[in-house]
Amino acid sequence: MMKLALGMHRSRISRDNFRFARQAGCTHLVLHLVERLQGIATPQADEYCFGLTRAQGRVWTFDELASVVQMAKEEDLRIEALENLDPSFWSDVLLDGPAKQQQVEGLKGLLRSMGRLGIPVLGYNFSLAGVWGRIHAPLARGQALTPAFREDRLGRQTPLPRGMLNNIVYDPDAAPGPIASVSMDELWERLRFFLRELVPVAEEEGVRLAAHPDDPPVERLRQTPRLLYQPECFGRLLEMVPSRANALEFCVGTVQEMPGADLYAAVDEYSRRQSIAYVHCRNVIGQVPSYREAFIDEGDVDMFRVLRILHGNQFDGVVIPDHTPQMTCEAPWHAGMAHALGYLRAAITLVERES
Ligand SMILES: [Mn+2]
Repeated sequence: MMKLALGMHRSRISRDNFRFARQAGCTHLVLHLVERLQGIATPQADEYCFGLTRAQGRVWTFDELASVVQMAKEEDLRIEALENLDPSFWSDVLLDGPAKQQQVEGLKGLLRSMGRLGIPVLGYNFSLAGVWGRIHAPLARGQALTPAFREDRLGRQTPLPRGMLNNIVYDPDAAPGPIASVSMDELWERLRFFLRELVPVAEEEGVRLAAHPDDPPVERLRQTPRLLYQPECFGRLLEMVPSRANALEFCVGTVQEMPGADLYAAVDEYSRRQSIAYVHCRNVIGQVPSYREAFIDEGDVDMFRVLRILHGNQFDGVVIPDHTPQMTCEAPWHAGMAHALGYLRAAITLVERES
């Protein structure tokens, strides 16, 4: 039986927002703990940058995770996943730098904490440039503010500067200039190192590593290669280190953005293989090179068809709304999420009744 969850950033973690999730029918939560300071000038930041990280390599501790797990429990919710790693936790894993072994040990510690606390999934995005190049504009229904990508209007892509990964600055004092160039095969080897080190620990702890595809799903961005930009790339990742602990954070919106991709075939293949840890349900209009995110009930994705396939393949993880356009009112995020959660709650109920 699939479950409904709400994803939220650290800045939104509060008892009230947990209650909001429960009231909207969620039984689970997905938390983004990366703490990004915005509005601080750094040499690397540009108009698309998500901010400066505060963690400075200090991996989330058992105690801080335990307090959030406890608060969730008090509100009758469970934490299903942590989503996204702070770039300062694993910069040298992504860059094949001298501290990669030390950093990977830190990530093993995180997996052990998660195992002890019963948090079953760690979502990650093995990406150098990350989510870059999107604009936010009133392009969704009713002029709702939404992210959009126009590759043709990006102009010259600035190379990824040192001190920045996943579109977040982690070292504002890094020497100026771009990161060392890397081939796609070399980047796959770095992913192989990450998986070989972490998958056995994840298995021991009953935690699944779940890879999010590259968003935007283009082969190269900011002069760096990307790994998961077509559905068949998921297969390469899964076959690298076959294990239940090596899984996918299946982003419906991102897969729909992949030019020529068959979203429904991909949902079917990877859910049949039991490789989907959890699902981002987000709608979109258009594909690379030009698309905009949409409300869940419009756009190119037939969300009922996606949920039917998942249900048919006995998917029992969580689905979350991913992001939504912001609704014009006093609580734009909450309203957008309530709309998406209500739609998903109804759709899941209907799909379950049909069968
Ligand atoms: Mn997503």
